[in-house]
Amino acid sequence: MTGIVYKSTGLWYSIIDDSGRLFQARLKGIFKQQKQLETNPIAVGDCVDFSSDSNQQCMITKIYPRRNFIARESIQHRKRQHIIAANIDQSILMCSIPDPTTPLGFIDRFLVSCELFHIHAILVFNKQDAMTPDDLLRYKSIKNMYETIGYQVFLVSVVANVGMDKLTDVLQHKTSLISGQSGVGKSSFINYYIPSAFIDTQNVNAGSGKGVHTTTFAEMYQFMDTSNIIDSPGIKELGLVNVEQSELSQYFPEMRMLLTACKYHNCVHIAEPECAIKNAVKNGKIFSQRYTNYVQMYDSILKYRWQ
Ligand SMILES: Nc1nc2c(ncn2[C@@H]2O[C@H](COP(=O)(O)OP(=O)(O)O)[C@@H](O)[C@H]2O)c(=O)[nH]1
Ligand SMILES: [Mg+2]
Ligand SMILES: [Zn+2]
Repeated sequence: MTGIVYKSTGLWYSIIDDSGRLFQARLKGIFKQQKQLETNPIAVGDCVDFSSDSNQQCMITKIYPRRNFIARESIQHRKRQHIIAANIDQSILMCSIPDPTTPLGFIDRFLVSCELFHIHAILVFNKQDAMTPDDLLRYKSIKNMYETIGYQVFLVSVVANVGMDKLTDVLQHKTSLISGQSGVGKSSFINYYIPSAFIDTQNVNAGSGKGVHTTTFAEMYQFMDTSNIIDSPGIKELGLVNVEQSELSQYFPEMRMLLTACKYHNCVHIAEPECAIKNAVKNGKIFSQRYTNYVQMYDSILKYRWQ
């Protein structure tokens, strides 16, 4: 039988087959013994073959090649990666301007990760209902920046049901990964589409401005028959896995197209003369905020390499 993995706890995997039947399966030992780069052989979104015996004991026997996946560095093993989810159509970052404010550096790291993994990225700003006129102005300039670069940006309120129709269109027939800082409304968003998921929503801590973590395992939810949402914990740490300093600018679409115009072919756009990227920043063709975040990410890779 063939199915898709909807949930994984490390030991058991929930699989749904073509006709919507749910199975609980374990993994054949052979997959675990293989020396791999990944700490988990199977992730949510994986397509697998499985067999079931009379005791309803299912065994996963085959993993199909992944169309794509998104990973972070394993916490236990620095050289290995933890696959968060596989076969994703699009990756949504839920953001907020009021309570909590999503930093642009956070957004840019997310976008770089999506470019790295070749996954279409979408920014959704939630809590429209709680935005002040100043927040709205700030949103407009952020939206303008990211749309100019080529990303889709939406403004919604999950609780006040504003802008949700447009988003529903975007989710239709797709598998979407959802991530974002605690407190931006991810659980509320999933509950909006899949009330049966009963995901805990948490009040943002009054003191710290940070929400409380409630989810531990990645899980995929099916809705509107052909759409899936993947809720993933730990995605906050989605960092710059396997990005070399020298290739970072390739993951900024607005820089990518200028790279051949730098004087030095190995220009990293920091201190070099006649750098097309720095010139574009000066001429306003590249948003200086994006360049600042580029430099910050560049530095963080260096620190990381040497620590
Ligand atoms: N004002 C406002 N609050 C919201 C909205 N969506 C979610 N919240 C609130 O934000 C808090 C955090 O929501 P939650 O869904 O748990 O966020 P998560 O940590 O990203 O899963 C809760 O108190 C929600 O009620 C919204 O559209 N507007
Ligand atoms: Mg939550
Ligand atoms: Zn350059």
